[in-house]
Amino acid sequence: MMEKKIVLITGASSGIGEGCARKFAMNGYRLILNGRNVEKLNAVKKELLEKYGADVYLLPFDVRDRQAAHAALESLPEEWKAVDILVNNAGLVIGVDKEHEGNLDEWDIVIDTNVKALLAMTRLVVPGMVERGRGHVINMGSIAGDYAYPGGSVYCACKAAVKALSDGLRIDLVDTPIRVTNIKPGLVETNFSVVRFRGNREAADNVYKGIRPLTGDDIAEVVYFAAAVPEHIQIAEVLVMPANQATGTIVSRKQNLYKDMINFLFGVLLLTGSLLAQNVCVSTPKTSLVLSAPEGGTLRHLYYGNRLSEADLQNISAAEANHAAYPEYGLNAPVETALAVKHA
Ligand code: 8X3
Repeated sequence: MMEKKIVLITGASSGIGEGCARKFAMNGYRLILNGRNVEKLNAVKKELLEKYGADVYLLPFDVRDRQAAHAALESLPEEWKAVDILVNNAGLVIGVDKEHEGNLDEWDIVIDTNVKALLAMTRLVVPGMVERGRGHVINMGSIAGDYAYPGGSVYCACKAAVKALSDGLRIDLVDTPIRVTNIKPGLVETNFSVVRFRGNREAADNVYKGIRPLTGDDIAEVVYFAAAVPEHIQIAEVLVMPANQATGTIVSRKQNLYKDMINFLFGVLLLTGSLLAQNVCVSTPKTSLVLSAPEGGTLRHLYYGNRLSEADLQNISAAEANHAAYPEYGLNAPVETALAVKHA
């Protein structure tokens, strides 16, 4: 009988990491699960044991703490040391600040987690793979690494670094059987956005409004596929998005009828109260529209208050439309930041 493979997953207590743990567990792998939240890790372990009889070893530590990572890996019992697959999944982002306005301490956390911790884990685990002549490193990149987007510059830079680290490692290991994969998810509904919006759940929920986002389990399907294909096949990189997402900023969202009605009534109210409104001049490639929006209004006010169709919105110059489609803000974006507007 083939020996069961060992997969080590960082950030396994929730989201994509938890999804990966579930997928590998149901396929008979032995799991080393890392995370910071011991209680959540225990809950995942319990579920995987009850549902799949999985063999799970918990290795809680903060991936940013290089010494703790080293000590934890050293502490693994002999029968758990030969890691076959390293899923470098732990990652986060805090805030949607502009590059010239954000908090450098928060960005230290973001860079340390997404880049330096991934590198440290690779440095700790891969030499053993090289010695054993087998292994697979699966890094969690992101669509964010392909193109920068508003308010995402540090996170996008980190995920671009994950791509470069994956490509570099693949080059450095080219004369070995070890495979390196970079998975680049688009919109995935996890706790990720709650952390990004510093705990503001409503703002986080808005990211996924009107679209069916992917789940951690969906990404786990792709991670598992990359791991399970025959060993002469190296899935180098996968970009995976919901059906209605095209790029990091272009997403098609469906409105719901009930909400449309409320918004329409809201628009009527806005029009009747137009005395209180400011006039806003929106430039399109062909013409300039003078529209009304209340002081401090949002794109939603502009959109519904002026009966702008989606097509109108799309006609507003490409960069502006990108802003409008930008999922973090959607229709709740303040008029002034959603569109390049001038007060008429
Ligand atoms: C997370 C995906 O779209 O928020 O890596 O950048 S996105």
